[in-house]
Amino acid sequence: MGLRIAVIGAGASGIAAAARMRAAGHDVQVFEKAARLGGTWRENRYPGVACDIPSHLYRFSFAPNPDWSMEYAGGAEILAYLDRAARDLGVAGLIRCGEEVRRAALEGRRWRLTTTSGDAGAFDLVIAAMGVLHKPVLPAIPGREAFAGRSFHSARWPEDLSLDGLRVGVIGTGSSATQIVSAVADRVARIALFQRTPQWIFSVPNRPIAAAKREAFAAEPERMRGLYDMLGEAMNGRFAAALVGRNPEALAEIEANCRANLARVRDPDLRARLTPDYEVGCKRLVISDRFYEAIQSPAAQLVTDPIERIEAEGVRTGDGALHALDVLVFATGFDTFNFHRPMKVIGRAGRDLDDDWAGSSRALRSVAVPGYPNFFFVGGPNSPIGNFSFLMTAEAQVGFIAGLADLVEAGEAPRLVEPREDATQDWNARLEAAMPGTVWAAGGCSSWYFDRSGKVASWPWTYEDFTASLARPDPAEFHLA
Ligand code: N01
Repeated sequence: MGLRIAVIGAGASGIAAAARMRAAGHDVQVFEKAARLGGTWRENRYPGVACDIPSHLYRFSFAPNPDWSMEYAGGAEILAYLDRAARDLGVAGLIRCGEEVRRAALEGRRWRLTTTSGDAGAFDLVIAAMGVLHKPVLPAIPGREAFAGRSFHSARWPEDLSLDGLRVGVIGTGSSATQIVSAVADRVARIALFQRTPQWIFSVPNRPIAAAKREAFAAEPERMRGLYDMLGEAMNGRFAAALVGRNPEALAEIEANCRANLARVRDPDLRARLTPDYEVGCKRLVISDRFYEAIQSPAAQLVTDPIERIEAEGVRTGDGALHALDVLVFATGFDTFNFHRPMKVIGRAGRDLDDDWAGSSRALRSVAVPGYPNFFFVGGPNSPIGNFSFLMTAEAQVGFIAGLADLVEAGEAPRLVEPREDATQDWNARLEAAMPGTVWAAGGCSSWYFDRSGKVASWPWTYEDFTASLARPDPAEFHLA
């Protein structure tokens, strides 16, 4: 009955991978470190958490959802969607929750997995679908442990916490911080936003989707398909192409929107402090039509003096001021280049992925790595992390992996399919050559798109290039043994 396949991670990409492999007749098990599925939407429960990709685009093409309540759905609604999709696609029953994979080692022709529960058996093929944004980073600010109130990372929001009437500090100005401030500014006693770098903020209204429209989507699914295609074209053909230097007109429109949004800040000094000095799109664009109102509310304060240290009472800034707080939120982002750790991956001839990726992570078409046959990534190196709906990305990569699984299965016994070193080098040279044409590299900012070696680790071409590159594996790029 097909191959024995392990999928690591039960977030959106793991669900997509498991669904596809199951439909192809393989024997699939999904290992999930947490107590339930959901990935980023399980982890992020902060007030205001929502997706900045339109709801009707943020879904699997094979699991349309007529019921989205908002044009941009909140986190809880997306989590419920993933639950439903996993159930309907027959994936929910394949998930082993509470089992974190600690080690994957090639033994002969199969991968042996060891989880927190012990030996999990041997598999013909492994798909690592572990997400990119899931290892919270706490800032190395002196005194972080000294704070006497409650403090936590934005992705570790305490279930029982109400901020009503409290003095709250938020460190960071990314998408998470912006959503938190927008959601709570009118119910806290005071909110201080500690900004190291201002962000460009693109304004899009988030409107409810009327019941009549939802009923029409359910009755005529082709209308949803039309909307998906239209949103896909706007996102991929305009926004994503603009970021990689292929649609200057769209980039100018995005900048005009951000500048008009910023002009809503009435106080010129505050506006100046909120104005970035790098190009629009260089850092991941923040989407919000509420943030500038929130930061101008009576309870809000934008703090731009650098943080000197954290004390029991609050945050001390370089001007000597103590910002007294009850709650301190670290909306300080994620360790995006450590997504597979602490799992050890031991490939052919004892190769260790930690060594191979010590300087910079590298793969063929984001999916396959020399030395690690039949071990494939969704969301791997140079995936389009700042370009398209991640669900679309995952679907395309999973489709390519399905093609690799066919190559594995085509032998009398399961074959080992491993990318050629020369093909991988050539692929990465092309990536590197294209990167200077992107706004991430050329826009004059630092961001989580840069890895430790200073390389931008996103996808430097268009959506059409992306899907074309993953249409089907070219056997000439692989050793088949
Ligand atoms: O994290 P970030 P995020 N002292 O890395 C600051 C997705 N997402 O969780 O810019 C002071 O963007 C840091 O400052 P600087 C989305 O892809 C999507 O907000 O480095 N500040 C920065 O402001 C997003 O891009 C959604 O100078 C410090 C912030 O912390 C990604 O997740 C919602 C500091 C980190 O911003 C990550 O977003 C949420 C220090 N020592 C997330 N260290 C939506 O769909 C760091 N910072 C809407």
